[in-house]
Amino acid sequence: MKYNNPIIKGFYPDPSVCAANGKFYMVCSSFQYFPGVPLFESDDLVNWKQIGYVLTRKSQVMLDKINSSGGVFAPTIRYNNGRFYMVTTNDTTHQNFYVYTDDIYSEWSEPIYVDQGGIDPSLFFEDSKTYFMSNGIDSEEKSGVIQCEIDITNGKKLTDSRCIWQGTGGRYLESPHMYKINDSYYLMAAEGGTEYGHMIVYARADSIWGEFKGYENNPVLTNRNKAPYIIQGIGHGDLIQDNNGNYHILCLGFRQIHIWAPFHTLGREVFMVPVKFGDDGWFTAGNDGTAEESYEIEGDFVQEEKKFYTFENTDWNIEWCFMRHPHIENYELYNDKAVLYGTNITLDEVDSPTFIAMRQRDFEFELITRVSIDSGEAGVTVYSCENEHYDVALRKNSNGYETVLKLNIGGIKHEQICIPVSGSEITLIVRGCSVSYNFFIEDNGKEIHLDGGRAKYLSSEVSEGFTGVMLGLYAIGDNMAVFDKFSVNYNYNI
Ligand code: 6LW
Repeated sequence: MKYNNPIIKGFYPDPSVCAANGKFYMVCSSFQYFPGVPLFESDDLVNWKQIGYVLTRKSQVMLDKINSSGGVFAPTIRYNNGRFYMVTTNDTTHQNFYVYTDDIYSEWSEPIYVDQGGIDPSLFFEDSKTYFMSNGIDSEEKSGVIQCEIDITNGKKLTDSRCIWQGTGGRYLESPHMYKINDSYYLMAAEGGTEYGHMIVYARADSIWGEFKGYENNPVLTNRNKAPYIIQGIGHGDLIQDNNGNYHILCLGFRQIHIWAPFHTLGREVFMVPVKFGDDGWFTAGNDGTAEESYEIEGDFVQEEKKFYTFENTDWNIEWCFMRHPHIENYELYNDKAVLYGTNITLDEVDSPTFIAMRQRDFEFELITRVSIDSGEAGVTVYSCENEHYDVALRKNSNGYETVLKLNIGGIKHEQICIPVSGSEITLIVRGCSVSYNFFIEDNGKEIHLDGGRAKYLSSEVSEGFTGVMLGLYAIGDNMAVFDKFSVNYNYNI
């Protein structure tokens, strides 16, 4: 059957995947957002359903006032002896840790820390041993993929950390994952940085400690020389065998906007690329080592995509998330409405304002919500980070109510337009496309265009982040805001 890339749209970077009990499970990085590490389930590797998050408790991860794009970096998920493990880095505290669960639909354990530095930790289980690898520097100051053996019951190191591979010479060797296939050890990693030069490389050895010999045609997968081409940044992936015995790499990539001076707003998304093993045991990926928009693969499935999101058809614990650790007493979340209580924390701060959001999943969309307030301000934010976000909101002033459109770019905070409205309730509309967001209100049955903001200023290239645009509802001030209608429609065409 045929599938289209990306297989998961929107800001879901650094995918890692494992198989267990006839299904597949995937995790992604989440940075400053909470709960941390979105968790997905699939029957066929193409259709993924989010089933929750891994880091659901404050005690599992420190996110207080952490910088945007700090916090939870790339996770790895593995299954061994009936137990799931998720290992990741809190890049703000510089700690590598793992959590585990025996029931994927339930809570995960408290963190177990491992005293090995670097980012992008991964686990490999063999016989009764557990190997822990990350990118980093070993005790002899050698940098590359660093490995040690650990006691999986307590995270204690059983060996020194040793550099087992230094890659092919590309910058930022990261995301190491180990596999054993037909008695060979394969070490797959990324190089080039998570940007336009990103690539996947691998090496092979007869022993888990090496010596690892690089594949002679590395990088095995990259779109760095593909132009003009929408899919860029292909890298950081995990290798997985499907139910028909075929291998695939699930990796990150992004959809660039424009051919010259390109940028991307939706963050890094999940792509899948078929892998073929040769008789000599070396593998190739994609079409001559590049990732394409669609592939025909073995399997009986139909690729489905949810294009319409409402309060009623989403789960607050699954599709939505908060910024850093939320002040949970400020949220009353129902099946058909959200009641938000504002505080004096604004969207311009490195903190946790009253904010609940979902990822922007595609370029063209229409968001409609209805909000009422008693005081302060509440509305919708198209949010990249505290410096770059566009907000459309209802605000109380001394005479009554007004609608305001705020464009925040590079720390410049600008009120683009502010107009009086008839009452304490308003319908806010955002229409997005790849190059702009336009903001409207509907007041007394009449639609008014407020103005627009360019998408480029919310892109990773401008905002400098690892995250993608979020569509959020927020409240500021000592107020109660009731959102009683909400939809995001990706079938919308500008
Ligand atoms: C991640 C690293 C990377 O830990 O970006 O894509 C970092 N590569 O592997 C943050 O996502």
